Amino acid sequence: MPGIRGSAAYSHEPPRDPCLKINSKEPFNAEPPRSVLISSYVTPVEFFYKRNHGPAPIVDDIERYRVCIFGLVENPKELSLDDIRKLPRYDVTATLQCAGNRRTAMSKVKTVKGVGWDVAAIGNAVWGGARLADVLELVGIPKLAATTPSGGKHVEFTSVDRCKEENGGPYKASIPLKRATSPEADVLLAYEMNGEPLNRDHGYPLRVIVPGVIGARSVKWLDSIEITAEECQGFFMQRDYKMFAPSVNWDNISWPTRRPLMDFPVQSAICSLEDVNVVNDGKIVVAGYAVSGGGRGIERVDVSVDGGKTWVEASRYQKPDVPYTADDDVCCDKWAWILFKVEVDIPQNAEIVAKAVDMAANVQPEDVTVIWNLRGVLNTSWHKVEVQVGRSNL
Ligand SMILES: Nc1nc2c(c(=O)[nH]1)N[C@H]1C(S)=C(S)[C@@H](COP(=O)(O)O)O[C@H]1N2
Ligand SMILES: [Mo]
Repeated sequence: MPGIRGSAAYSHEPPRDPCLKINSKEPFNAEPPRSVLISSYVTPVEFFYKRNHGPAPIVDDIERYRVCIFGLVENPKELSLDDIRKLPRYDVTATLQCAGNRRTAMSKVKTVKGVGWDVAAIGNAVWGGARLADVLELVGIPKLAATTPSGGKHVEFTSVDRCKEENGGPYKASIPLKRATSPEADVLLAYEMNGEPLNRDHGYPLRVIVPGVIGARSVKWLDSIEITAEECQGFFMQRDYKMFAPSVNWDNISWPTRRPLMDFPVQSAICSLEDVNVVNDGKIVVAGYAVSGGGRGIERVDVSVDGGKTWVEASRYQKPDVPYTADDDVCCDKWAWILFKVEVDIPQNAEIVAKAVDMAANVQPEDVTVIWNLRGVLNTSWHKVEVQVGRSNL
């Protein structure tokens, strides 16, 4: 595959906002400053984290663009973007989070391998597109099918981009057919992000969105969909994005012993403060995001100013004008984060902590060491920041 390894492959990258913090230039991996995340419920596209494994491909002949659906199906088909646009359109507000979000903090315990992300490898967008369940009906797979007559059980997405982990082949991932054909799972083939056509970094012209699942399965720049008997054998399903015990190291790792990560666990982070802060007086606003995978909403966010000895409950909202209620139908985008906020009085030196509890009463673990893993995925430990009051009263 000529031209994809050298830096020349990166000579046609799209323009990006200068405020993004670049964690890796080639491939491009960048996140916004924390504080930007909490300035709006829906993350503006330019501030949405970008996680690429190779050069951002250019798909410019949209008339000739086709998604090929094949494999263990009765009626394989090639669909144009127009064919997909003709299907009922859904707008799903969903938070996308990289499994490596907050990896840097995990690396402080003991080095892990991977792109160093702070707390902003996450964003919340309104994705517009067709439901994958409707698309699969076009090739003869009914809703809620767990298997096809010819033994298909997984839906594998292959992209247009090329990456070194696949030895110059395309990025790919799969999800179980059962999730793909379930209307409730809201899996989309999205052509819009926040009401605009997808831009190049986020998968133009078409990407998969698998709500509630780690970002790695939401394949961008979709090229084809194959119905298969087994889950995808690609690198990112078999030799990456798996969670191992703290005792597993690079000498004793056995990749097949663990499943590919799907739903992400309950997560939260403080975005109104940096890791270390000096403030002028003893009243501060602690604000951030909380989200859980699998469509489990957030039940509560607790904030502590004394490292977790005592807690106050933060107020929280999804849509800015709609206060949170316990009635799911009134206010909850089930795949989306909530933003939380509380004003607290702080002692001279404070360790501020946030922890979220989801609707299944899952709670973030206190200590990062108990979930440490060699790839540094799913750091959902309590997010802690330090605050010192700078102006002395003496
Ligand atoms: N084709 C393709 N799809 C991809 C990736 C990629 O490199 N190539 N990265 C994945 C990962 S790891 C994440 S976290 C999300 C990031 O999506 P974003 O860049 O739109 O934020 O896309 C996923 N889909
Ligand atoms: Mo990711």
